[in-house]
Amino acid sequence: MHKSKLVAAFVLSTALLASCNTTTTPDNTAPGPKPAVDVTKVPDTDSLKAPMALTVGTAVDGLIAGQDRDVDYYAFDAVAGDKFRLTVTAPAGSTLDPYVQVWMPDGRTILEKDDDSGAGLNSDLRFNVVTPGRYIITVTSFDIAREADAKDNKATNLYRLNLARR
Ligand SMILES: [Ca+2]
Ligand SMILES: [Ca+2]
Repeated sequence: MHKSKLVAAFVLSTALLASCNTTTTPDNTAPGPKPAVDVTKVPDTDSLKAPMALTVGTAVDGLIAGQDRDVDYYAFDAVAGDKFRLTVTAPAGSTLDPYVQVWMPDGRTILEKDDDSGAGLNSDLRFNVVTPGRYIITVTSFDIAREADAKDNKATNLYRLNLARR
């Protein structure tokens, strides 16, 4: 392709990306090995300032990769009396050992956390809401959660998160 056409194509694709800029826009700019899964279909949510809003009962796929110590952030609103089950499951072929935490609306207190109460290494926890407000869920790998200098950056670190009522 001629260079000017290449630039034009890049500008166009950038404009297209900007025009559909939502919280689910994947960040595929991170360097790393070629992924075993199509990461362009996995939305990333790496910022506490812009957590992905969860719909209760609708599972989302995520990836712990793209940086040495990736943490994904999700948010949901809850009212007193809500009862939830939260699972973070590594699908077949995934290299992730998931680790999940649920943060209170104060942003500092951990309500619940789980490493492997589910099948295998998967996270599975139940919690009841007393304090209404906006809760944050963080997902990372067990290695990253356990050690301050541990790295876990594999393109195959796929997971599926599901927040459901019970
Ligand atoms: Ca991620
Ligand atoms: Ca785990």
